[in-house]
Amino acid sequence: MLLFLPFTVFFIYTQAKPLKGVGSTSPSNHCDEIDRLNVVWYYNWLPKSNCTSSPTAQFIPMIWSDAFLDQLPLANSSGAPVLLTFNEPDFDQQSNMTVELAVSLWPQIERGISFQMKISSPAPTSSPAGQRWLLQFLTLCIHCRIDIIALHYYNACDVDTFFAFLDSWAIFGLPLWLTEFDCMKRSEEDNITFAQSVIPLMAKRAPSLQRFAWFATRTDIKDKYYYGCALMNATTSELTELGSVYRAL
Ligand SMILES: *[C@@H]1O[C@H](CO)[C@@H](O)[C@H](O)[C@H]1NC(C)=O
Ligand SMILES: *[C@@H]1O[C@H](CO)[C@@H](O)[C@H](O)[C@H]1NC(C)=O
Ligand SMILES: *[C@@H]1O[C@H](CO)[C@@H](O)[C@H](O)[C@H]1NC(C)=O
Ligand SMILES: *[C@@H]1O[C@H](CO)[C@@H](O)[C@H](O)[C@H]1NC(C)=O
Ligand SMILES: CC(=O)N[C@H]1CO[C@H](CO)[C@@H](O)[C@@H]1O
Repeated sequence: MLLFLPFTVFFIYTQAKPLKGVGSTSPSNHCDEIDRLNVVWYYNWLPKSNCTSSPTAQFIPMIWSDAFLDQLPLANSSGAPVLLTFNEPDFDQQSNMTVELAVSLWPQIERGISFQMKISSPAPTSSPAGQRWLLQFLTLCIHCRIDIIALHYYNACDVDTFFAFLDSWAIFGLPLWLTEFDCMKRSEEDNITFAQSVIPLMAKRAPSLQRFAWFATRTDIKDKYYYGCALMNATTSELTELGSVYRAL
């Protein structure tokens, strides 16, 4: 049977695309690389951009660990809209902080910056221990000002696993910032495939995702984990093939 509909209503709602950024490991005198990647924001794991030039992309400061708390005035004076906090506290090779320590320092962070500046959660690793760390932090820091959940993703380079991970953090109702991700330990080809498969789907499949940043502009050729993830070639200062793909996405 034919069914005639007098009119059809389409609900077309376009989800805002998350803002593309980059974690910059470029030397201070190579900050032009940031703008060459066509990103709108960047960070360098520090409270201050120490670029010798001024990229057009917006700088976002970070208080990497408890040892950086005295640099809160520097981060505040950046005028950035957001402060990133402790980097991979669950990992002893990174900021190596207990949940209790992070919770106890939170009032200092809140007092140290202007009220207009939003505060991200610490960004744990994407291992089960990291996920437990953040869950415990959010549970214990119940009266803390936390405006954004910051995450890293180095699990399977698979579209569904990636979006399931982001979904699992969307339940807190806060915007998500994915501040590090790539296909660690894989070839450049694998990283290209991963970037091309997840980035165009982000707006639709991860509506809570507000910003993302690839790791990283440069990686050490001797680094067997990240050599396939570089957006810039550290020898030639040219975009890698992956960098050209990321630029265009
Ligand atoms: C940039 O900051 C890092 C970390 O504080 C420091 O090691 C480096 O020397 C700085 N570079 C310049 C050019 O200031
Ligand atoms: C990490 O912190 C613990 C104390 O919480 C300390 O015993 C350990 O040595 C630290 N690890 C590293 C690699 O600094
Ligand atoms: C942060 O910076 C703003 C100016 O951008 C200033 O008005 C404010 O007093 C600073 N806050 C703190 C806690 O230093
Ligand atoms: C960087 O460029 C050098 C010289 O052309 C090349 O040998 C090397 O494979 C390149 N590395 C990357 C990561 O693209
Ligand atoms: C070898 C390998 O793991 N390749 C992966 C590269 O990334 C694509 C897309 O995410 C995966 O489908 C491949 O399995």
